[in-house]
Amino acid sequence: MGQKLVAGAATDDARHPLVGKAVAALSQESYLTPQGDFYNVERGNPIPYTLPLEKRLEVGLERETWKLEVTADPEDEAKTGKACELGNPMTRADGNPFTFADLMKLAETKAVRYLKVISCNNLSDPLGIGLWEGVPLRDVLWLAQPRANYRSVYYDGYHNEDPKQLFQCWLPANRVLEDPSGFLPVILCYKINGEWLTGERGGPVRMIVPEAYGFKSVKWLQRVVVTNKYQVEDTYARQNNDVNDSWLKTRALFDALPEQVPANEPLAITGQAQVGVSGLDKVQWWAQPKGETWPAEDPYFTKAPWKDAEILPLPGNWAGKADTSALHPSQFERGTGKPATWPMRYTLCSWAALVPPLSAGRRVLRCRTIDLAGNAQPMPRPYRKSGRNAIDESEILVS
Ligand SMILES: Nc1nc2c(c(=O)[nH]1)N[C@H]1C(S)=C(S)[C@@H](COP(=O)(O)O)O[C@H]1N2
Ligand SMILES: [Mo]
Repeated sequence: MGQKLVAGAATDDARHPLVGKAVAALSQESYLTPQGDFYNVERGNPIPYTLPLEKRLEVGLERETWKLEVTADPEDEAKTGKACELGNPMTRADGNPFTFADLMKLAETKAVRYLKVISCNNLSDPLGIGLWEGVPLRDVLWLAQPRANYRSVYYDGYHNEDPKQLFQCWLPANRVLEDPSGFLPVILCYKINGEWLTGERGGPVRMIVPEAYGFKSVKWLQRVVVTNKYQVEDTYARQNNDVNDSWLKTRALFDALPEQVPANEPLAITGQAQVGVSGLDKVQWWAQPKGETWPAEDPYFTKAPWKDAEILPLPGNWAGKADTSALHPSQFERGTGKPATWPMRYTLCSWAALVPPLSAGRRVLRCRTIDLAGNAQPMPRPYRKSGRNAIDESEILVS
């Protein structure tokens, strides 16, 4: 089905020279987003990491003074009839909060690294992709000893001691304890791309929830509350801004395309695909004459003559100078360090295609993904609140 750019394994010389050139240009860019180049989605007045050093030290926004509280929910009994029981709550008041030194102690045996793209369910472009390092949240929870009535956790970041600025998120108990096969652990993250997490990126410690949209990955983490509540304690939910299990969607995007291209000449196009929970089988493209009518009963253009693009491999030098020990085995084979699968879930991959010569006129170029279950974008979850995945389109003038 569709046009094959390469026969068998992708080799540089099997490609059309124009595609080869476009692919070579892509490989100049580093795969990991430097942490200062992420697009920030942040709240707070002031934004916590802009506080003066003295204040940051005072409130635990530096590694030397960072403290995490792990407590049982004081509202439990009233809301659910039964309180969640913790054998060893860790609190500032009791003088035994979990510290950065405690985290590093756990890291000696529990640290894990994995690739993850951060996307906001409200924004179109991914915010950046990193190699995140951290300790599974469950290993910290075990220190707090949940004993009974452990139903879920909610957690929040530093919020200027102003309840209105609280940014909070929620996860089911079971998700924290176990990673279904192919999943990655929820971590307390302190490094990205081999560097300490900056304040801008959520440091000293942020949560990373690998399969979810960005709002679950709370920055400036300071508190984890273990609860028996079945009500969701989540800032985005309260703002009608997400659905609870906000899994990342699979979708394709164009890189910048020229606005105008010469008629009767082939055009190389490239883009990125975000690989969500349902995996990625194909990226496809289609050039439609602008103004052509399309049957209203096919809003997602499933009957269009889509053609397959080439999905590019993970660049060999993807990690740059970052340490690649302790990569999670569901992403990278133990021993060889090779990607266990590609395209890899929760990452970005590049794609390229050759558009054959077009006659003069305006065209709407579209790209879409087909996931591993055969769903064409925006299915299986076409709703915007659970993450953007409208079919990407870009207009070009052929003249
Ligand atoms: N404390 C805190 N954590 C937060 C946020 C926030 O406003 N405050 N924004 C969340 C949202 S909505 C997103 S999309 C991601 C963005 O992560 P980034 O800024 O590292 O790209 O952070 C999440 N973590
Ligand atoms: Mo977000």
